[in-house]
Amino acid sequence: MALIFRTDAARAAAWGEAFKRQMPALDLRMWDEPGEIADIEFALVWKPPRGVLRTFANLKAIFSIGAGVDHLFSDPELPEGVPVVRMVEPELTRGMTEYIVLHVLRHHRRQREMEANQRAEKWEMISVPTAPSRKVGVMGLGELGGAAALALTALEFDVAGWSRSPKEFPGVECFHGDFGMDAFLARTEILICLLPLTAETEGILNAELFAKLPKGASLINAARGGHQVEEDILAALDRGQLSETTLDVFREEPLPAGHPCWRHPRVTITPHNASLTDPDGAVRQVIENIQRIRRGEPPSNIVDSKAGY
Ligand code: NDP
Ligand code: OXD
Repeated sequence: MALIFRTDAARAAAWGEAFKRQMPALDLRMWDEPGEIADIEFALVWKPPRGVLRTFANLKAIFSIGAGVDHLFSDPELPEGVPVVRMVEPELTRGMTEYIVLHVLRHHRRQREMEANQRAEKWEMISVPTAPSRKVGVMGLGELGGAAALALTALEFDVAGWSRSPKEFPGVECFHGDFGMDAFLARTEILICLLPLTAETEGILNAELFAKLPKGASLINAARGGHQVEEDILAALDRGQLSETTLDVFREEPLPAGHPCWRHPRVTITPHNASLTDPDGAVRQVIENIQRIRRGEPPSNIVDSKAGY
């Protein structure tokens, strides 16, 4: 039994060490040196090149290094019948909560304007509403969106969330489905996207959606670049329909030189690092799942391949 893994070169050593610490006997194969293919029963991957996973004929599970699995379902040759398992890991959730709280507070307290004033040596009193009177809305109330929504309620923001199926979270006004979307948007001043990228959510952050927000609302997208129509975001900013945006993800990553978002005064960019999987916690989850599969049990955090998340 072997596990093959593929991550970015900068983090490969940390993953290798986590496996050595936690399961020293594991036959760990690097992506570029797979050895005997027939031995490979598990794959732990981030953005594998299309068509390669299907060449591992004895695969029993595909583990995503990230919470998102769009990088797997975009492979038209993804092997059928092999369970896809997404990452649910406490540090990944904590990191995303920190990111959302940081950027909600920046928007809420108009921090970007104060930093611009500092650069211009301008002393201008900017007052901000209280947190309980600020309406924040989270699209996606899953592992990450749910935790972020609860952290925002702890700061006493007026929080709502939107999901596919009905949900209940203490202190969060919950909306769901197409039916609940317009009412959710109409009350949301700071909109956060933490949806998975699926056929249903592709391009959801577009002009039509922005028009349903109160004028001057702001946007934080820490999910996937495929959710956003970048020209519509820029047009909404220029019209004042959106007051500012924080984007961690883009349709093309790394964001190419010369892209208009780089220099837009009301766009804050982070390089798809809102939250990173912690190798130690992730390896623990992978090992537990390998053991479950060995006992004939289904792995935890298995993805519904029809829904795509
Ligand atoms: P989950 O699968 O736990 O949650 C997804 C949520 O989105 C659920 O509440 C689900 O509804 C909702 N949803 C899915 N489709 C729809 C739809 N069509 N309409 C309304 N709601 C929908 O995912 P996570 O919270 O773990 O992760 C969310 C995403 O965050 C990942 O897919 C990934 O793309 C991104 N991410 C980005 C990172 C970064 O660094 N930028 C880091 C980690 C993740 P329901 O509850 O009803 O199923
Ligand atoms: C993820 C990511 O999906 O880092 O976990 O984007």
